[in-house]
Amino acid sequence: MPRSFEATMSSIPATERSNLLAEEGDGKDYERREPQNKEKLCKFLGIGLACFLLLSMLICAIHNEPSLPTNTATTTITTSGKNIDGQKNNGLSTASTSDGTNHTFPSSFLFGSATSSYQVEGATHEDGRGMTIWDTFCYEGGHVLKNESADVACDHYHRYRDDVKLMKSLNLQAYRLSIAWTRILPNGYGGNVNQAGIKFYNRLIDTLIEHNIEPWITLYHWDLPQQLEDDVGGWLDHSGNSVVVDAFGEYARICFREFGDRVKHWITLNEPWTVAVHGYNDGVKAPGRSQMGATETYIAAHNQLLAHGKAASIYKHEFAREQKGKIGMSNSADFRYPLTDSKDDRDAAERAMLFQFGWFMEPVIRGDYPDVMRKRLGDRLPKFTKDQRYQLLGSCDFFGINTYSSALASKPDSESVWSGYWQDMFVTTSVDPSWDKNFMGWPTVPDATRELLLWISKRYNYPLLYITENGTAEDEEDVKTAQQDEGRRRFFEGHLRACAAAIEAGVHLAGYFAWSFMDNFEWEYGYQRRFGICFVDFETQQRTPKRSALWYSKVIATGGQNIAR
Ligand code: GBH
Repeated sequence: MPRSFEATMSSIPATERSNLLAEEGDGKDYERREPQNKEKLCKFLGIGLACFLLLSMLICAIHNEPSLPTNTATTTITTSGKNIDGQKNNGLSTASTSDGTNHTFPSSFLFGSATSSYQVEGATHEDGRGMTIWDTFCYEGGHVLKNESADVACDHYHRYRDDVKLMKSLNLQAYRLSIAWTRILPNGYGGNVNQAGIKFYNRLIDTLIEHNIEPWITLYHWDLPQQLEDDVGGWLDHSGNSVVVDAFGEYARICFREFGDRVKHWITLNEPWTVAVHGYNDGVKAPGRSQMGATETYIAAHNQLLAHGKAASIYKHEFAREQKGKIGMSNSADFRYPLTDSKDDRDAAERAMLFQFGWFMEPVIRGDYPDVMRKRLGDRLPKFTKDQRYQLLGSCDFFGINTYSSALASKPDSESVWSGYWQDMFVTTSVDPSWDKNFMGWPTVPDATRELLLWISKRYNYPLLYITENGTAEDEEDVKTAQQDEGRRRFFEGHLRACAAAIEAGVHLAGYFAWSFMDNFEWEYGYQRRFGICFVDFETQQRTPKRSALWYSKVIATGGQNIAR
């Protein structure tokens, strides 16, 4: 990794520190493991001056309370938000993403595509699958456009073989799928494993491997077992007894045990931000709550983080050594440029980043929420116990980034009288009129992806990153329009160039997953928004690769050496 010596010396990432710690012991007893590490380090102290210096750093780091890397400023944001169209110099030494420069990717770079269980599988009442909060949310009516549900969706449950063949024909090297918790454990709890569910995912995983496509598995992509919602309020977990966290741990353990011989990349949660904010503050996604956003949002996030920590710790202590896989989490990250160069606006942009991405990153990197969240929320922000902090610290071998959009951030004129997540964040967003907007109404800003990757890398000391989702929706009701999806093709071209530029600037980005492999059930938008690189005719279930898919397959064929127009 092209990291300067000074940077290496100035701080050892907390993840590395705690990975070091996690190599020993059971992951709970931090105190007990410490001396063993010291011994281990001491053995090497004689080797030479360079090693001596580095190792002293490690020892210092181990002895310190977890703390943020030294670089905590938004140093990558060098201009006002106005100057970001990629044609002008934005103050970075990397090549512009839209200047036609032929960026390349390292040969090991992984190109894939992604979906999620509820969005594509269908067959919601088949083979013993239990109900989820998304089934309920759809059936209730009034939440999803046209009151659609994912009962059929892309019928991937029955068509997965053809889908995998299509992936192969598009040169995809990896497929990120999610497992439906209630196909494995119909009521969410352990003890009652549904063998039909195990068989389905075995067949899917085996088919992928036969086609030389790496399966990447997300354990939770929003389809929470309804029984857990009924019993303890789902992620709010009123039990006071970590019922949901324990159930998730048990479910994860079953997945590692059944599939871990072939699956080498696990993602515990998909976008806990979206679940917390859209599910408990804005009420637009299941379970559709919004009355108590000022507290419930943070509780739902907290319990998801604990569930992640639990599953990651189970993997690291019971499976990783033998199965030799990696585990991480996928988080939402939409870059915020400061509207102006004023300190207020720069602080607002940073606050927005920390209230979205830092909220879930910092517990893993340093064992606690961002300071600015603690400052603004006080006691409304849940606290981690010491054990929970150490379970979370270093729990990610890699970080999944889901990125779609961007905005300009500024400081609002006054504090709101209302309370909730957005008021807590205290940021006004706006858009640059030169930006493109997609069919969701989201600005699509390729250069923001490079800025995002640099911001994360500088702030958190160059962790291993994968873009686990990036994509766009176009207005394409029929297959003919979809086959000419120049907008989406241009989106991928711009974003891939931005990724390559970020790598050139030192970002440790190892792979990219286009969202989504095919048009699917787009949550509260039902089938009315299409994110696929393959068009799906929902009447006939016919799949047709769009222009963007064919273009992407060519990029992959050249190993990313040629991002042609
Ligand atoms: C992802 O979520 C999901 O993982 C996936 O299932 C879904 O199909 C896909 O994206 C497309 O929607 O400007 O502050 O309002 C979307 C996550 C997070 C993207 C918030 C847009 C805008 C944040 N979204 N983001 S804000």
